Amino acid sequence: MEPKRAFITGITGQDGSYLAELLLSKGYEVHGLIRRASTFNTVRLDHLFQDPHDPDHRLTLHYGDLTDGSRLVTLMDSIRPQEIYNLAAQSHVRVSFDEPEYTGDTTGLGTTRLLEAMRLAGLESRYYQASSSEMFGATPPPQNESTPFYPRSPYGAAKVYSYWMTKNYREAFGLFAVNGILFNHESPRRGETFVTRKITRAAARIAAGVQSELYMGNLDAVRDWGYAPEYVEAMWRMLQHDTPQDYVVATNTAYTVRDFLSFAFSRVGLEWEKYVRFDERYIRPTEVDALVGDYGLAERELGWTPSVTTPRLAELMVDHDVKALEGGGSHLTDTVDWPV
Ligand code: NDP
Ligand code: GDR
Repeated sequence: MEPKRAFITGITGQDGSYLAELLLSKGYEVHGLIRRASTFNTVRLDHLFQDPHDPDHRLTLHYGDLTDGSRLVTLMDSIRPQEIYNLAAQSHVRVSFDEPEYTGDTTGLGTTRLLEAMRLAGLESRYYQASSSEMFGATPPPQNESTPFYPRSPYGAAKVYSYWMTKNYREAFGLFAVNGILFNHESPRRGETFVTRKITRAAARIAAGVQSELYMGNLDAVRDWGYAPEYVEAMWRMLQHDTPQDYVVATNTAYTVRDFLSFAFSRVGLEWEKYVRFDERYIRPTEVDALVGDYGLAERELGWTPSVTTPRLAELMVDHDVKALEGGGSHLTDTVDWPV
């Protein structure tokens, strides 16, 4: 039997790399979209490398960009995937205030370009949209599939647009197109400028004596932090379900950034209060104070439950960063600290 074919945008990111692993382990042929850069940007995927000259290879990367609609049409027409996972985005909330227009172009309009490419190529693929708890923004927790949206950043607003475009294509054209509304999820592959990884990496470096302090913003923000590999499993389950439906994916637990600091620094035997300094650069013009999910629907209909708690997540991320540093560092851990 022919293997199932999947197309992943954002394959070089945290979630894309875990999803590619999951789909390859299930026997899929995986196609990923990568942006041309002057340096290699495939570090999260390198362990999955397959020689394209090998006739049995099942992972193929294609150059392209969510801002380039005609390229997306060409790719959809030639690959003809049964499943499409749209994970690509300018995904940093703070940066979206610096680059609101670009964020709207990729995180918002990029979704429409991909949905249109799929439609123009005459595909009946199942489509997954990486929607976000940031869409709930200022609406108080707990948040579930019926909670009203109130985005608080250009990123959140762009994701709300993508959410509705996905739903509209489902209703207008009868496509199997779904939104996974995922709360924050983290891992050792998390980008270094998101708060959890910034903290775990700093804890490891301070413990090793290669960094002396850590500059941060709002420590009172409340988040629901889960483990990324478990969340990509939920994405896949959404596309295997009988009917297209939007789902919240979360852990239903609430911790502050301060709590996360405490979990991470205590793992290396340090008191975070001695090292953390304030820098207003990390304060957002409008903040999302509290995101805490309710994954009841995903549990009932997809049989999905998370198992890694936030304290355990902090430990496993610190352990990874300590180990990477002991091994002489890696591309993801030994770079200098640009203030971003
Ligand atoms: P990352 O920031 O790690 O990855 C983003 C990916 O998108 C990268 O592969 C990046 O490529 C790619 N990308 C960015 N801009 C473009 C573009 N214009 N064209 C093509 N590709 C582009 O994000 P995550 O893996 O953490 O998240 C995956 C998705 O899920 C994102 O859409 C994010 O907004 C969303 N999300 C994430 C959550 C989380 O907690 N992680 C929670 C809820 C939603 P490159 O490597 O070249 O930069
Ligand atoms: P978030 O994640 O904005 O929730 O978006 P991030 O880790 O950037 O921030 C979480 C909270 O921590 C506070 N904070 C800091 N944040 C960063 N990055 N750096 C700091 O120094 C710092 N100090 C305090 C923030 O103000 C915020 O309240 C993530 C992204 O993955 C999105 O793509 C995704 O959609 C949402 O999660 C769900």
